[in-house]
Amino acid sequence: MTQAQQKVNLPSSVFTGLTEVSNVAATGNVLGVINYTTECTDPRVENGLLTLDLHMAADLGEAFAEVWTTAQPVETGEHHGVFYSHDGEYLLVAGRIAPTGRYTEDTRAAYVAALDLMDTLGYKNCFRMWNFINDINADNAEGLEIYRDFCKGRAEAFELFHFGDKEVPSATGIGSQGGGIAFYFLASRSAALTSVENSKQMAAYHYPRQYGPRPPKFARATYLAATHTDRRSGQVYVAGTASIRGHETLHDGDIVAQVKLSLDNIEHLISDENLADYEITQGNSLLNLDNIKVYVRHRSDIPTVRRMCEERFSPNAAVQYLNVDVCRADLLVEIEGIVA
Ligand code: 3EB
Repeated sequence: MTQAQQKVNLPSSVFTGLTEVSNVAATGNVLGVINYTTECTDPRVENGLLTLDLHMAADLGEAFAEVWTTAQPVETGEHHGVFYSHDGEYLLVAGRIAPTGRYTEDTRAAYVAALDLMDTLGYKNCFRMWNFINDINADNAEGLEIYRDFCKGRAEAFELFHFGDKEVPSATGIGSQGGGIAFYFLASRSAALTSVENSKQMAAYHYPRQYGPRPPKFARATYLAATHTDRRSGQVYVAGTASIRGHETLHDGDIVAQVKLSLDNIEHLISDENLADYEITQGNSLLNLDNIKVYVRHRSDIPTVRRMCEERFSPNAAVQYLNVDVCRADLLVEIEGIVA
């Protein structure tokens, strides 16, 4: 089988302008559309299209859509407040938690709805989660940082589903400009998943108590292949990656050093040296990273960040730069992407 044939049934997404989504929809099936735009709304199914609007742009000029496409026809629905679309192999589920003084319970409930949906519909291999959290570094009504409040609810939901640390998918936990907490997850029926850690970083689920009552639960990357024996031609979903070594933030206040370490962390994570622990051999470098999002805390840093990223990413990679807060007050940048 050629590599192209093996990859046919792996998921794919494209970034488009908000008004170009209909062009993509006209040429094939769409699992869902995530609009990185100027306001957050509840997820919805509109003309058969699962749509989630995130407040991640200051104006429509910097807004974009992430469109998940599929070769198969899709079915959509709603389950205990979360909305979904599935094609027989992949499930996209989207939810939103309204602004509240304490997110633990609502996060737990929304995650339980989504995890229960995966069980019910038989998409038991969750490989990627994104979480967009307004006022991520602010205190909730009880003086707990909102990110830590969210992490508590997420950890409790995973516990209820006996979702072990080694099974949690790669994720992004990042700030947003409004709308409480919005999230979307991708899961598969039959794909073979491998949770990947970075040998130079502590597993997030082992972070010490100083970062909050419950640790963040995510993998540094998820390797997705058609079968468990395929260790050469899978996709690598790279979680949000920041200037952290061990469990510590490095380079407080230094954007150049933080960008460099974030890129170095991804470069190492996807390298054969790191993937050898999982018997994966792909020869990946940063040049293979695509569908990249670069989250930058201070808008004034974006030109510097862009220049540094352009030096190390492929000129053909799709890259979006977003101006939002990052989950630790001392982090200035976070970067995610996919080796597809
Ligand atoms: C870190 O490495 C940076 O809470 O889901 C990155 C990716 C981060 C995902 C999450 C948090 C999350 O800890 C922060």
